[in-house]
Amino acid sequence: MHLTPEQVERYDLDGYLVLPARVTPDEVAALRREVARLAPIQCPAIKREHNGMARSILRAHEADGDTASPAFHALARLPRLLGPAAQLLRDDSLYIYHSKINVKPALYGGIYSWHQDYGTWQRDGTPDSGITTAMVMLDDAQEIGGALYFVPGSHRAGGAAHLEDPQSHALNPLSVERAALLNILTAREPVPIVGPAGTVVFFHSQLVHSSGHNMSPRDRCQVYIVYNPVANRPRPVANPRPDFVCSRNTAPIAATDDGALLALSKDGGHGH
Ligand SMILES: O=C(O)CCC(=O)C(=O)O
Repeated sequence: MHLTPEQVERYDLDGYLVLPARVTPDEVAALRREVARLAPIQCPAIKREHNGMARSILRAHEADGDTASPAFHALARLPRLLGPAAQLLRDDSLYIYHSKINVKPALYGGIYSWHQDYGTWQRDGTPDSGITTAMVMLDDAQEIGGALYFVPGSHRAGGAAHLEDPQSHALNPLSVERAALLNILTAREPVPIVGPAGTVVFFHSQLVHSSGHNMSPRDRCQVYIVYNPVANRPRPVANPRPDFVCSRNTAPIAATDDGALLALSKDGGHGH
């Protein structure tokens, strides 16, 4: 399940790579059951929409904590995800910067304004933008459902100026500054990232992206697992953000068996 040289080249050029059917329907079903179990938990690692519905569930990939989930722990370590991440980053020693399950509930899930993730991660003290995110679709992603939009190749222009966005209800409060954004969006047409559940999309930390309101009657749940080289872990800064968005666990992660998530799905997804 490793990437071909052409796929790596595509990622380097466009800043993202779409891998259909990387996660099976049974595995998707197990992960969705876990989202339903986690969503009602009241804790700082779950951010909510204005009506109280879960918007982002963080840190489900760890073995401890309020949101720990054996199924998401296994997902983040599957060779099908970890192998390509190591190839794209040209580094075998990776840890998880953070993970989030963005639920975007039917009719209610709100927007994420245009940004580069590294705009915030740089302020965390992270030296380099060589970080990749694996986004896993747990629902079919459609344009009307608040799909993610990417500006292909926008990562190659480097860091855009970001401003605090007081309207933002996102974990990441920064948005690309308006004049820079007009230039970026005029130069390159954004593309909607749509596809069936089970699709995995890798994207670069400097790719300009956003998503709109979910106007559909269906939830649009997507998981984001951020892989960072251990050597690129954040340096100390004043007022560091919480561990659930900027992990202090920078030990390299090891791949599980490729069947680990499926095995959990057979015993109900909760592990032992
Ligand atoms: O889930 C989405 O639609 C966008 C998420 C995103 O861009 C972020 O969390 O930085």
